[in-house]
Amino acid sequence: MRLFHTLLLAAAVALAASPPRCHPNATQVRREWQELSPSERTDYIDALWCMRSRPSRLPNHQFPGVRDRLDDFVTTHINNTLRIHNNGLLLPWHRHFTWLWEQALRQECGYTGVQPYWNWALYMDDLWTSPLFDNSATSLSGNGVSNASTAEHPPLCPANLDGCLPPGHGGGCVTAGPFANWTIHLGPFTRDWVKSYGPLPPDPWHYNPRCLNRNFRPEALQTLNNQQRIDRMLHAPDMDAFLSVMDPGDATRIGSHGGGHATVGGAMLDVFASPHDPTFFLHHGMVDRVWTLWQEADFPQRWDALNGTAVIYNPPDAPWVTLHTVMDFGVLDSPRRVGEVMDTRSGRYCYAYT
Ligand SMILES: *[C@@H]1O[C@H](CO)[C@@H](O)[C@H](O)[C@H]1NC(C)=O
Ligand SMILES: *[C@@H]1O[C@H](CO)[C@@H](O)[C@H](O)[C@H]1NC(C)=O
Ligand SMILES: *[C@@H]1O[C@H](CO)[C@@H](O)[C@H](O)[C@H]1NC(C)=O
Ligand SMILES: *[C@@H]1O[C@H](CO)[C@@H](O)[C@H](O)[C@H]1NC(C)=O
Ligand SMILES: *[C@@H]1O[C@H](CO)[C@@H](O)[C@H](O)[C@H]1NC(C)=O
Ligand SMILES: [Cu+2]
Repeated sequence: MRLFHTLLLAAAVALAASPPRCHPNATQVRREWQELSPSERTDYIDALWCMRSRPSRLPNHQFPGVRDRLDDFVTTHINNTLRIHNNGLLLPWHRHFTWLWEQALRQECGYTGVQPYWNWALYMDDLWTSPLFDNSATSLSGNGVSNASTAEHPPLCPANLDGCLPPGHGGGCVTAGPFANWTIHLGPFTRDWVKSYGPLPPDPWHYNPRCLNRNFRPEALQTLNNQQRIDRMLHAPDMDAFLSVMDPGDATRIGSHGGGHATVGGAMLDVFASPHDPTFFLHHGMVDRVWTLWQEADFPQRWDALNGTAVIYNPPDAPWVTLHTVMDFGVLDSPRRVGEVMDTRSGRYCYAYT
């Protein structure tokens, strides 16, 4: 009995104090896309295509739209969408989801690099001609072809901006670069399903093959993801202030997290099925980077900082997120407690950012 109590006490202390960290020379350093050499970029692109050639783990007869390994990730994200956005789980859940993706690339597709990220601030003036989006063989493909009828949708008029963002500059299919012919399988889902707080739409796993579409909105990046906003997050006094810039917990405002999704647009702006777009994990690499840099600036005080609930837009009756909150990763991993993902340099993680 005494031993049991001692163990319980030790567990409680281990949770409260910052955890033991991995050795600095074992740390994998995630770099910005432009910091990768051309061959490192093509390694990443090849690994993405490899995931399309690997079988899914979810059974196709039960999930008709799930056709390959990427779709396992898309499905897991769809299934969790209403629990992991605009709330206290955005950062922890997507950190682990991105890490699982990186591990799958390495273990299942022979990728030897680490997960790259998209530093929004480097792309303010030249989205189209940037090494990330210039349609070259070492890019993630560029904008979708222009289509006036889809470029306006959805209108983006968040309460924290003066008026609406202009319509996008694309709207149609991505037809050039390494991801020309990258078909997507699940969805699309409209935002109406978010507002209902309800269950998933009927038949959420139906097979709907179509092109990857994009609708670049550089104004979203310039307004919501500029260096001043990144600095506001890095200097945020607490997690509540951090999240109010990154991903506000209400439906009327949009933060830097939504800003990156809105900048690419099209499939990337589908809050449920956005992992279809090859930029998803680079965007979430940056979201995770800003959080990591904020944590590292005062690690003892900030490593366990959380704020918000486990339901989208923090409705009043939703449970608060704590280190003990359990997160679902479907077929990708066992359920994980939030406390397991708070430090990028302990437990199963050992990574940092440039
Ligand atoms: C990492 O650090 C350990 C302990 O300090 C040392 O023994 C080892 O040689 C180092 N490895 C590399 C690759 O530097
Ligand atoms: C533009 O988008 C609409 C709606 O999806 C579609 O019906 C139409 O065929 C598209 N036009 C072109 C030129 O791709
Ligand atoms: C994409 O598909 C079209 C039609 O199947 C084909 O003509 C084209 O060569 C493909 N493009 C690439 C880059 O694979
Ligand atoms: C979240 O932030 C609000 C506003 O700063 C604060 O009142 C609340 O106590 C915080 N909750 C947690 C769990 O940190
Ligand atoms: C969906 O999430 C629930 C937990 O809420 C889980 O039990 C179920 O296995 C998940 N389904 C898929 C397909 O990931
Ligand atoms: Cu998400």
